[in-house]
Amino acid sequence: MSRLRLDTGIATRPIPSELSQACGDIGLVRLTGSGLFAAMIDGLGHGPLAQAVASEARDYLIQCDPDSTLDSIMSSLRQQLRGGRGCVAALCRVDALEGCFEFCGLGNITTRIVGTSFKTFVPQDGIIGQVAPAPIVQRQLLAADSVVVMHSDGISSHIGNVGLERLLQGDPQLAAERLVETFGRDSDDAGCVVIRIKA
Ligand SMILES: [Mn+2]
Repeated sequence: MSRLRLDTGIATRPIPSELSQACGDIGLVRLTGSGLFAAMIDGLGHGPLAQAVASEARDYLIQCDPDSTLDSIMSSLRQQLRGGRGCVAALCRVDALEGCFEFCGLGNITTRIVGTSFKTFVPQDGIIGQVAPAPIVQRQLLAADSVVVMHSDGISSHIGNVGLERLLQGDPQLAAERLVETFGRDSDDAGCVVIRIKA
């Protein structure tokens, strides 16, 4: 199999009803030797306190070894945030050489693959930094012409596969911004990471 091409986009926006520009949703993409590591983080609640814990999670994930297993990264993140306000997060890795997708999610972040095949990953219940089960990694083969999206609960998850696929077509940065604009809830911060996989 030849190496898959990966393009990504990230979009977030704070809750519209408040003056504060602080956003508790943070997306992150890091390129690795074999592909990429990505995370979508949602600090509990919204506003500056949510942003503070989400930023702490981001700061950890920016400097961790992106090639270690996702469950060990998640466990270390839990240690890092222990006793604080807490957040939920989905971590994923795309191996562009093997065509493999790995996922580890704790709490309410929606992670879906649309395109050649459709799949929604079910995260484990829990709050990172508070009560959570031992993290489990799920794996999935990844076909070319697929799009992975990870989004917070500030974006409606009631979007059909075909509608979501249509929405996510084209440039992944524009697609991420479109998803936040179109399906962002007025009652929460909203954020997503979009990964386009091409042959
Ligand atoms: Mn939220």
